[in-house]
Amino acid sequence: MRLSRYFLPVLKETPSEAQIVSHRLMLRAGMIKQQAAGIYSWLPLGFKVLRRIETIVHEEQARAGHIAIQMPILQPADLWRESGRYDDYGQEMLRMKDRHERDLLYTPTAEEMVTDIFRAHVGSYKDLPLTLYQIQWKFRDEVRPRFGVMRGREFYMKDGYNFDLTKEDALHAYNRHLVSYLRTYERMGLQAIPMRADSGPIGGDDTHEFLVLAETGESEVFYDSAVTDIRLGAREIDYDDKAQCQAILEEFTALYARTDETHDEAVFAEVPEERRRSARGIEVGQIFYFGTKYSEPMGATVVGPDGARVPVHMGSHGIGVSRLLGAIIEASHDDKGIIWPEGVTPFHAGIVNLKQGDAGADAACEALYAALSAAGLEALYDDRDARAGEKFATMDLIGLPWRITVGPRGLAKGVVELTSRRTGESEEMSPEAAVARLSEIYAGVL
Ligand code: 5CA
Repeated sequence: MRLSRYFLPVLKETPSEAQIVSHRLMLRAGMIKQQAAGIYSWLPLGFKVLRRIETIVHEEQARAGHIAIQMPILQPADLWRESGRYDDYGQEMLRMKDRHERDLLYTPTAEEMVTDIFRAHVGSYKDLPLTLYQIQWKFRDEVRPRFGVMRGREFYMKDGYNFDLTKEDALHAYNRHLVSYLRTYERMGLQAIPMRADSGPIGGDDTHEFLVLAETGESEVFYDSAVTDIRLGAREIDYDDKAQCQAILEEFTALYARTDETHDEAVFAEVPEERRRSARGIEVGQIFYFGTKYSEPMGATVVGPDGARVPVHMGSHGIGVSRLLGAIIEASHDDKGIIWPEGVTPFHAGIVNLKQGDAGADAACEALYAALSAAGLEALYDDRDARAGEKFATMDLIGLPWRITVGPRGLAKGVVELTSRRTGESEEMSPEAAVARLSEIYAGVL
Protein backbone atom coordinates (compact mmCIF):
# COMPACT_ATOMS: atom_id res chain seq x y z
CA MET A 1 0.00 0.00 0.00
CA ARG A 2 1.23 3.46 -0.89
CA LEU A 3 0.56 5.90 1.90
CA SER A 4 -0.35 8.65 -0.56
CA ARG A 5 -3.29 6.50 -1.69
CA TYR A 6 -4.22 5.07 1.71
CA PHE A 7 -6.69 6.43 4.24
CA LEU A 8 -4.76 6.93 7.46
CA PRO A 9 -6.27 9.87 9.34
CA VAL A 10 -3.61 10.24 12.07
CA LEU A 11 -4.19 12.90 14.71
CA LYS A 12 -1.47 15.33 15.77
CA GLU A 13 -3.17 16.21 19.04
CA THR A 14 -3.73 13.77 21.87
CA PRO A 15 -7.50 13.29 22.11
CA SER A 16 -8.64 14.51 25.51
CA GLU A 17 -11.53 12.06 25.90
CA ALA A 18 -9.22 9.02 25.98
CA GLN A 19 -8.10 7.99 29.46
CA ILE A 20 -5.79 5.09 28.70
CA VAL A 21 -2.85 4.74 26.36
CA SER A 22 -4.35 2.14 24.01
CA HIS A 23 -7.45 4.25 23.41
CA ARG A 24 -5.32 7.35 22.81
CA LEU A 25 -3.03 5.52 20.40
CA MET A 26 -5.89 3.90 18.48
CA LEU A 27 -7.46 7.32 17.95
CA ARG A 28 -4.14 9.02 17.12
CA ALA A 29 -3.14 6.27 14.67
CA GLY A 30 -6.46 6.66 12.84
CA MET A 31 -7.65 3.13 13.65
CA ILE A 32 -11.12 3.84 14.99
CA LYS A 33 -13.69 6.61 15.17
CA GLN A 34 -16.27 6.84 17.91
CA GLN A 35 -19.85 7.12 16.60
CA ALA A 36 -21.74 6.95 19.92
CA ALA A 37 -20.77 5.91 23.45
CA GLY A 38 -19.07 2.52 23.13
CA ILE A 39 -19.79 2.26 19.38
CA TYR A 40 -17.00 2.61 16.84
CA SER A 41 -16.27 2.64 13.14
CA TRP A 42 -13.18 0.68 12.23
CA LEU A 43 -10.95 2.69 9.89
CA PRO A 44 -8.56 0.88 7.50
CA LEU A 45 -5.61 0.40 9.85
CA GLY A 46 -7.76 -0.73 12.78
CA PHE A 47 -9.86 -2.96 10.54
CA LYS A 48 -6.73 -4.62 9.18
CA VAL A 49 -5.49 -5.53 12.67
CA LEU A 50 -8.99 -6.71 13.63
CA ARG A 51 -8.93 -9.03 10.60
CA ARG A 52 -5.47 -10.36 11.49
CA ILE A 53 -6.60 -11.17 15.01
CA GLU A 54 -9.77 -12.76 13.68
CA THR A 55 -7.73 -14.91 11.27
CA ILE A 56 -5.54 -16.22 14.09
CA VAL A 57 -8.64 -17.06 16.11
CA HIS A 58 -10.19 -18.94 13.15
CA GLU A 59 -6.96 -20.84 12.47
CA GLU A 60 -6.59 -21.98 16.07
CA GLN A 61 -10.25 -22.95 16.31
CA ALA A 62 -9.91 -25.06 13.17
CA ARG A 63 -6.79 -26.68 14.62
CA ALA A 64 -8.77 -27.68 17.73
CA GLY A 65 -11.48 -29.24 15.53
CA HIS A 66 -14.14 -26.57 16.09
CA ILE A 67 -16.56 -25.65 13.30
CA ALA A 68 -17.40 -22.09 12.23
CA ILE A 69 -20.98 -20.91 11.76
CA GLN A 70 -22.62 -17.48 11.73
CA MET A 71 -25.73 -16.62 13.71
CA PRO A 72 -27.83 -13.47 13.32
CA ILE A 73 -27.24 -10.33 15.33
CA LEU A 74 -30.96 -9.73 15.89
CA GLN A 75 -32.61 -12.63 17.68
CA PRO A 76 -36.24 -13.39 18.61
CA ALA A 77 -37.02 -12.85 22.28
CA ASP A 78 -39.07 -16.07 22.43
CA LEU A 79 -35.94 -18.18 22.24
CA TRP A 80 -34.52 -16.36 25.25
CA ARG A 81 -37.78 -16.80 27.15
CA GLU A 82 -37.23 -20.57 26.96
CA SER A 83 -34.08 -20.35 29.07
CA GLY A 84 -35.46 -17.63 31.32
CA ARG A 85 -32.69 -15.24 30.36
CA TYR A 86 -34.93 -12.74 28.52
CA ASP A 87 -36.02 -11.44 31.90
CA ASP A 88 -32.85 -12.27 33.83
CA TYR A 89 -30.39 -10.43 31.60
CA GLY A 90 -31.54 -6.99 32.73
CA GLN A 91 -30.64 -3.66 31.20
CA GLU A 92 -27.50 -4.84 29.48
CA MET A 93 -29.70 -6.45 26.83
CA LEU A 94 -30.82 -4.11 24.05
CA ARG A 95 -34.42 -4.92 23.19
CA MET A 96 -36.55 -3.73 20.29
CA LYS A 97 -39.74 -4.45 18.40
CA ASP A 98 -40.19 -5.04 14.69
CA ARG A 99 -43.14 -3.66 12.66
CA HIS A 100 -45.32 -6.59 13.75
CA GLU A 101 -44.67 -5.75 17.39
CA ARG A 102 -42.56 -8.88 17.84
CA ASP A 103 -39.84 -8.64 20.47
CA LEU A 104 -36.29 -8.81 19.20
CA LEU A 105 -32.94 -8.33 20.87
CA TYR A 106 -29.40 -7.55 19.80
CA THR A 107 -27.38 -10.65 20.74
CA PRO A 108 -25.17 -10.18 23.85
CA THR A 109 -24.09 -13.87 23.52
CA ALA A 110 -25.71 -16.86 21.82
CA GLU A 111 -26.21 -19.93 24.06
CA GLU A 112 -29.95 -20.05 23.28
CA MET A 113 -29.62 -19.76 19.52
CA VAL A 114 -26.87 -22.34 19.16
CA THR A 115 -28.89 -24.72 21.37
CA ASP A 116 -31.85 -24.18 19.04
CA ILE A 117 -29.69 -25.09 16.03
CA PHE A 118 -28.45 -28.18 17.83
CA ARG A 119 -31.88 -29.48 18.86
CA ALA A 120 -33.22 -29.02 15.32
CA HIS A 121 -30.49 -31.09 13.67
CA VAL A 122 -28.74 -33.42 16.10
CA GLY A 123 -30.46 -36.40 17.68
CA SER A 124 -27.87 -39.10 18.35
CA TYR A 125 -24.82 -39.43 20.58
CA LYS A 126 -23.03 -40.67 17.45
CA ASP A 127 -22.94 -37.07 16.17
CA LEU A 128 -21.01 -35.96 19.24
CA PRO A 129 -18.68 -34.42 20.20
CA LEU A 130 -19.57 -31.20 18.41
CA THR A 131 -18.26 -27.67 18.91
CA LEU A 132 -19.73 -24.81 16.89
CA TYR A 133 -18.41 -21.27 17.07
CA GLN A 134 -18.78 -17.91 15.44
CA ILE A 135 -17.06 -14.55 15.35
CA GLN A 136 -19.83 -12.01 15.43
CA TRP A 137 -20.75 -8.53 16.71
CA LYS A 138 -22.35 -8.44 20.12
CA PHE A 139 -24.13 -5.68 21.99
CA ARG A 140 -24.22 -5.15 25.73
CA ASP A 141 -25.62 -1.89 26.98
CA GLU A 142 -22.81 -1.44 29.50
CA VAL A 143 -23.44 1.12 32.26
CA ARG A 144 -20.02 2.61 31.71
CA PRO A 145 -18.63 2.02 28.23
CA ARG A 146 -15.06 3.28 28.38
CA PHE A 147 -11.45 2.86 27.33
CA GLY A 148 -12.36 2.69 23.64
CA VAL A 149 -12.71 -0.84 22.27
CA MET A 150 -11.77 -2.26 25.66
CA ARG A 151 -15.26 -1.89 27.09
CA GLY A 152 -17.51 -1.13 24.16
CA ARG A 153 -21.24 -1.54 23.89
CA GLU A 154 -20.91 -3.02 20.42
CA PHE A 155 -17.93 -5.38 20.33
CA TYR A 156 -16.59 -8.26 18.26
CA MET A 157 -16.45 -11.61 20.01
CA LYS A 158 -15.61 -15.19 19.21
CA ASP A 159 -18.18 -17.36 20.94
CA GLY A 160 -17.97 -21.14 20.84
CA TYR A 161 -20.28 -23.81 22.22
CA ASN A 162 -19.53 -27.47 22.86
CA PHE A 163 -22.09 -30.29 22.91
CA ASP A 164 -21.08 -33.56 24.57
CA LEU A 165 -22.74 -36.73 25.80
CA THR A 166 -21.15 -36.81 29.24
CA LYS A 167 -19.70 -34.44 31.76
CA GLU A 168 -16.32 -36.05 31.24
CA ASP A 169 -16.42 -35.34 27.49
CA ALA A 170 -17.58 -31.78 28.13
CA LEU A 171 -14.67 -31.23 30.51
CA HIS A 172 -12.34 -32.40 27.77
CA ALA A 173 -13.93 -29.75 25.52
CA TYR A 174 -13.26 -27.22 28.30
CA ASN A 175 -9.61 -28.27 28.49
CA ARG A 176 -9.28 -28.24 24.71
CA HIS A 177 -10.56 -24.67 24.63
CA LEU A 178 -8.14 -23.65 27.34
CA VAL A 179 -5.19 -25.05 25.40
CA SER A 180 -6.31 -23.57 22.08
CA TYR A 181 -6.78 -20.16 23.72
CA LEU A 182 -3.25 -20.27 25.15
CA ARG A 183 -1.93 -20.88 21.64
CA THR A 184 -4.15 -18.16 20.18
CA TYR A 185 -2.90 -15.48 22.59
CA GLU A 186 0.74 -16.52 22.30
CA ARG A 187 0.53 -16.14 18.51
CA MET A 188 -0.58 -12.55 19.11
CA GLY A 189 2.51 -11.90 21.21
CA LEU A 190 0.46 -11.87 24.42
CA GLN A 191 0.72 -13.65 27.71
CA ALA A 192 -2.84 -14.29 28.92
CA ILE A 193 -2.98 -16.12 32.24
CA PRO A 194 -5.93 -18.42 32.95
CA MET A 195 -7.43 -17.47 36.31
CA ARG A 196 -10.24 -19.02 38.28
CA ALA A 197 -13.22 -16.68 38.02
CA ASP A 198 -16.94 -16.27 38.58
CA SER A 199 -19.50 -17.34 35.95
CA GLY A 200 -21.88 -14.32 36.07
CA PRO A 201 -24.92 -14.34 33.76
CA ILE A 202 -23.62 -17.26 31.65
CA GLY A 203 -23.87 -19.59 34.66
CA GLY A 204 -22.12 -22.84 35.51
CA ASP A 205 -19.57 -24.28 37.92
CA ASP A 206 -16.26 -24.27 36.12
CA THR A 207 -14.91 -21.10 34.60
CA HIS A 208 -11.57 -19.51 33.87
CA GLU A 209 -10.87 -16.03 32.61
CA PHE A 210 -7.74 -15.24 30.59
CA LEU A 211 -6.01 -12.11 31.83
CA VAL A 212 -3.32 -9.94 30.31
CA LEU A 213 -1.52 -8.14 33.09
CA ALA A 214 -1.71 -4.35 32.62
CA GLU A 215 -1.96 -1.42 35.03
CA THR A 216 -5.03 -0.14 33.20
CA GLY A 217 -6.87 -3.47 33.42
CA GLU A 218 -10.34 -3.40 34.92
CA SER A 219 -9.98 -6.64 36.89
CA GLU A 220 -8.16 -7.01 40.17
CA VAL A 221 -6.09 -10.19 40.17
CA PHE A 222 -4.03 -12.18 42.66
CA TYR A 223 -1.41 -14.67 41.55
CA ASP A 224 1.77 -16.57 42.24
CA SER A 225 4.46 -14.82 40.17
CA ALA A 226 5.74 -18.21 38.98
CA VAL A 227 2.70 -18.48 36.64
CA THR A 228 4.20 -15.77 34.48
CA ASP A 229 7.11 -18.09 33.62
CA ILE A 230 4.94 -20.73 31.94
CA ARG A 231 4.63 -20.76 28.14
CA LEU A 232 2.98 -23.16 25.75
CA GLY A 233 5.56 -22.42 23.04
CA ALA A 234 5.86 -24.58 19.94
CA ARG A 235 4.95 -27.90 21.53
CA GLU A 236 2.93 -30.38 19.45
CA ILE A 237 -0.65 -30.65 20.60
CA ASP A 238 -3.10 -33.41 19.83
CA TYR A 239 -6.47 -31.92 20.67
CA ASP A 240 -8.09 -35.37 20.77
CA ASP A 241 -5.65 -36.47 23.44
CA LYS A 242 -7.61 -36.08 26.66
CA ALA A 243 -4.63 -36.76 28.91
CA GLN A 244 -2.44 -34.20 27.16
CA CYS A 245 -5.08 -31.44 27.30
CA GLN A 246 -5.76 -32.23 30.97
CA ALA A 247 -2.03 -32.14 31.76
CA ILE A 248 -1.66 -28.73 30.10
CA LEU A 249 -4.66 -27.38 32.02
CA GLU A 250 -3.08 -28.62 35.24
CA GLU A 251 0.30 -27.14 34.34
CA PHE A 252 -1.26 -23.72 33.74
CA THR A 253 -3.74 -23.71 36.61
CA ALA A 254 -1.87 -25.46 39.43
CA LEU A 255 -0.37 -22.25 40.76
CA TYR A 256 -2.53 -19.65 42.47
CA ALA A 257 -4.13 -17.23 39.99
CA ARG A 258 -7.57 -15.78 40.65
CA THR A 259 -9.67 -12.71 39.99
CA ASP A 260 -11.08 -10.79 42.95
CA GLU A 261 -14.40 -12.64 42.56
CA THR A 262 -12.88 -15.95 43.66
CA HIS A 263 -9.86 -14.66 45.58
CA ASP A 264 -9.31 -16.47 48.88
CA GLU A 265 -6.87 -14.86 51.33
CA ALA A 266 -6.35 -18.09 53.27
CA VAL A 267 -5.30 -20.07 50.18
CA PHE A 268 -3.26 -17.14 48.86
CA ALA A 269 -1.33 -17.03 52.14
CA GLU A 270 0.11 -20.46 51.31
CA VAL A 271 1.97 -18.97 48.32
CA PRO A 272 5.55 -18.05 49.36
CA GLU A 273 5.45 -14.37 50.27
CA GLU A 274 8.04 -13.22 47.75
CA ARG A 275 5.93 -14.70 44.94
CA ARG A 276 2.57 -13.23 46.02
CA ARG A 277 1.35 -10.58 43.59
CA SER A 278 -1.73 -8.46 43.36
CA ALA A 279 -2.14 -6.52 40.16
CA ARG A 280 -4.58 -5.51 37.47
CA GLY A 281 -5.49 -7.41 34.34
CA ILE A 282 -7.46 -7.16 31.11
CA GLU A 283 -9.87 -10.04 30.55
CA VAL A 284 -9.42 -11.18 26.96
CA GLY A 285 -11.38 -14.42 27.14
CA GLN A 286 -13.43 -16.71 29.32
CA ILE A 287 -14.40 -20.39 29.20
CA PHE A 288 -17.36 -22.00 30.94
CA TYR A 289 -18.69 -25.47 31.66
CA PHE A 290 -22.36 -25.33 32.62
CA GLY A 291 -23.63 -28.87 32.01
CA THR A 292 -27.32 -29.02 31.12
CA LYS A 293 -28.29 -25.46 32.13
CA TYR A 294 -29.54 -24.66 28.60
CA SER A 295 -30.01 -28.12 27.08
CA GLU A 296 -32.51 -29.24 29.72
CA PRO A 297 -35.03 -26.35 29.58
CA MET A 298 -34.63 -26.10 25.79
CA GLY A 299 -34.93 -29.82 25.08
CA ALA A 300 -31.53 -30.31 23.48
CA THR A 301 -31.26 -34.07 23.92
CA VAL A 302 -29.67 -36.99 22.12
CA VAL A 303 -30.39 -40.68 22.11
CA GLY A 304 -27.59 -42.24 24.14
CA PRO A 305 -25.90 -45.65 23.64
CA ASP A 306 -28.58 -47.33 25.79
CA GLY A 307 -31.45 -45.91 23.70
CA ALA A 308 -32.60 -43.36 26.30
CA ARG A 309 -32.78 -39.60 25.53
CA VAL A 310 -30.48 -37.46 27.63
CA PRO A 311 -29.79 -33.72 27.68
CA VAL A 312 -26.33 -32.84 26.33
CA HIS A 313 -23.55 -31.36 28.42
CA MET A 314 -22.46 -27.94 27.24
CA GLY A 315 -20.03 -25.13 27.80
CA SER A 316 -19.37 -21.81 26.11
CA HIS A 317 -16.11 -20.13 25.36
CA GLY A 318 -15.44 -16.51 24.41
CA ILE A 319 -12.59 -14.40 23.11
CA GLY A 320 -12.86 -10.61 23.10
CA VAL A 321 -11.61 -10.11 19.54
CA SER A 322 -12.06 -6.32 19.40
CA ARG A 323 -10.89 -5.89 23.00
CA LEU A 324 -7.67 -7.69 22.07
CA LEU A 325 -6.51 -4.69 20.01
CA GLY A 326 -6.59 -2.57 23.16
CA ALA A 327 -4.95 -5.30 25.25
CA ILE A 328 -2.11 -5.80 22.77
CA ILE A 329 -1.41 -2.07 22.65
CA GLU A 330 -1.50 -1.77 26.46
CA ALA A 331 1.09 -4.56 26.58
CA SER A 332 3.22 -3.29 23.70
CA HIS A 333 3.86 0.43 23.17
CA ASP A 334 6.29 3.19 24.10
CA ASP A 335 6.07 6.96 24.27
CA LYS A 336 6.26 7.26 20.48
CA GLY A 337 3.39 4.92 19.72
CA ILE A 338 2.28 1.35 19.17
CA ILE A 339 4.69 -1.57 18.74
CA TRP A 340 2.80 -4.37 16.96
CA PRO A 341 3.93 -7.94 17.58
CA GLU A 342 4.78 -9.56 14.20
CA GLY A 343 1.79 -11.91 14.48
CA VAL A 344 -0.82 -9.16 14.25
CA THR A 345 0.89 -6.24 12.54
CA PRO A 346 -1.26 -4.50 9.89
CA PHE A 347 1.72 -4.32 7.50
CA HIS A 348 4.86 -6.40 7.70
CA ALA A 349 7.17 -3.44 7.12
CA GLY A 350 7.17 0.26 6.40
CA ILE A 351 9.27 1.82 3.65
CA VAL A 352 10.40 5.39 4.22
CA ASN A 353 11.69 7.29 1.23
CA LEU A 354 13.93 10.04 2.57
CA LYS A 355 13.95 11.97 -0.71
CA GLN A 356 10.70 11.63 -2.56
CA GLY A 357 11.15 12.82 -6.14
CA ASP A 358 14.78 11.74 -6.34
CA ALA A 359 14.80 9.35 -9.30
CA GLY A 360 17.20 6.88 -7.67
CA ALA A 361 15.44 6.81 -4.29
CA ASP A 362 12.00 6.50 -5.89
CA ALA A 363 13.14 3.62 -8.11
CA ALA A 364 14.80 1.82 -5.19
CA CYS A 365 11.65 2.12 -3.07
CA GLU A 366 9.46 0.82 -5.89
CA ALA A 367 11.83 -2.13 -6.41
CA LEU A 368 11.86 -2.88 -2.69
CA TYR A 369 8.08 -2.68 -2.52
CA ALA A 370 7.78 -5.14 -5.42
CA ALA A 371 10.37 -7.51 -3.95
CA LEU A 372 8.61 -7.59 -0.55
CA SER A 373 5.31 -8.22 -2.24
CA ALA A 374 6.84 -11.06 -4.30
CA ALA A 375 8.08 -12.54 -1.01
CA GLY A 376 4.50 -12.49 0.34
CA LEU A 377 5.11 -9.48 2.57
CA GLU A 378 2.87 -6.44 2.64
CA ALA A 379 4.62 -3.09 2.97
CA LEU A 380 3.31 0.37 3.71
CA TYR A 381 5.36 2.68 1.52
CA ASP A 382 5.47 6.27 2.73
CA ASP A 383 5.70 7.98 -0.66
CA ARG A 384 4.42 11.32 0.56
CA ASP A 385 6.33 14.47 -0.17
CA ALA A 386 7.03 15.07 3.51
CA ARG A 387 10.00 15.64 5.81
CA ALA A 388 11.89 12.57 7.03
CA GLY A 389 11.04 13.45 10.64
CA GLU A 390 7.34 13.44 9.90
CA LYS A 391 7.58 10.10 8.10
CA PHE A 392 9.47 8.54 11.01
CA ALA A 393 6.95 9.90 13.52
CA THR A 394 4.05 8.39 11.56
CA MET A 395 5.79 5.00 11.32
CA ASP A 396 6.60 5.04 15.03
CA LEU A 397 3.03 5.97 15.91
CA ILE A 398 1.37 3.25 13.83
CA GLY A 399 3.89 0.73 15.14
CA LEU A 400 4.97 -1.47 12.23
CA PRO A 401 7.64 -3.77 13.71
CA TRP A 402 10.14 -3.16 10.87
CA ARG A 403 11.06 -0.08 8.87
CA ILE A 404 13.27 0.15 5.81
CA THR A 405 14.72 3.59 5.23
CA VAL A 406 15.87 4.46 1.72
CA GLY A 407 17.86 7.56 0.80
CA PRO A 408 20.35 8.76 -1.81
CA ARG A 409 23.29 8.64 0.60
CA GLY A 410 22.80 4.97 1.45
CA LEU A 411 21.99 4.02 -2.10
CA ALA A 412 25.35 5.45 -3.20
CA LYS A 413 26.90 2.73 -1.01
CA GLY A 414 24.33 0.16 -2.17
CA VAL A 415 22.56 -0.01 1.20
CA VAL A 416 19.25 0.71 2.92
CA GLU A 417 18.61 0.73 6.65
CA LEU A 418 16.52 -1.89 8.44
CA THR A 419 15.21 -0.70 11.82
CA SER A 420 13.45 -2.62 14.55
CA ARG A 421 10.57 -0.64 16.08
CA ARG A 422 10.93 -2.55 19.35
CA THR A 423 14.65 -2.07 19.99
CA GLY A 424 15.24 0.99 17.82
CA GLU A 425 18.35 -0.72 16.45
CA SER A 426 19.25 -0.12 12.80
CA GLU A 427 21.42 -2.10 10.45
CA GLU A 428 22.64 -1.20 6.98
CA MET A 429 22.36 -3.85 4.29
CA SER A 430 21.58 -4.28 0.63
CA PRO A 431 17.86 -4.09 -0.31
CA GLU A 432 18.00 -7.81 -1.21
CA ALA A 433 19.40 -8.68 2.21
CA ALA A 434 16.66 -6.63 3.89
CA VAL A 435 13.97 -8.56 2.01
CA ALA A 436 15.67 -11.86 2.87
CA ARG A 437 15.92 -10.90 6.56
CA LEU A 438 12.25 -9.95 6.76
CA SER A 439 11.21 -13.15 4.94
CA GLU A 440 13.15 -15.12 7.50
CA ILE A 441 11.64 -13.24 10.45
CA TYR A 442 8.08 -13.66 9.23
CA ALA A 443 8.57 -17.30 8.21
CA GLY A 444 8.74 -18.05 11.92
CA VAL A 445 5.55 -16.08 12.56
CA LEU A 446 3.00 -16.32 9.71
N1 5CA B 1 -21.08 -16.78 26.14
C1 5CA B 1 -19.85 -16.59 26.83
C2 5CA B 1 -18.71 -17.24 26.16
S1 5CA B 1 -18.93 -17.29 24.47
C3 5CA B 1 -19.57 -15.11 27.03
O1 5CA B 1 -20.30 -14.26 26.57
N2 5CA B 1 -18.50 -14.82 27.73
S2 5CA B 1 -18.04 -13.38 28.24
O2 5CA B 1 -19.15 -12.63 28.73
O3 5CA B 1 -16.98 -13.60 29.15
O4 5CA B 1 -17.48 -12.61 27.01
C4 5CA B 1 -16.36 -13.12 26.30
C5 5CA B 1 -15.28 -12.09 26.14
O5 5CA B 1 -15.79 -10.96 25.43
C6 5CA B 1 -14.76 -11.49 27.43
O6 5CA B 1 -13.76 -12.31 27.98
C7 5CA B 1 -14.20 -10.16 26.97
O7 5CA B 1 -12.87 -10.34 26.49
C8 5CA B 1 -15.09 -9.80 25.83
N3 5CA B 1 -16.05 -8.74 26.23
C9 5CA B 1 -17.07 -8.86 27.10
N4 5CA B 1 -17.71 -7.68 27.24
C10 5CA B 1 -17.06 -6.79 26.44
C11 5CA B 1 -17.24 -5.40 26.14
N5 5CA B 1 -18.23 -4.70 26.69
N6 5CA B 1 -16.38 -4.82 25.28
C12 5CA B 1 -15.40 -5.53 24.69
N7 5CA B 1 -15.19 -6.84 24.93
C13 5CA B 1 -16.00 -7.46 25.80
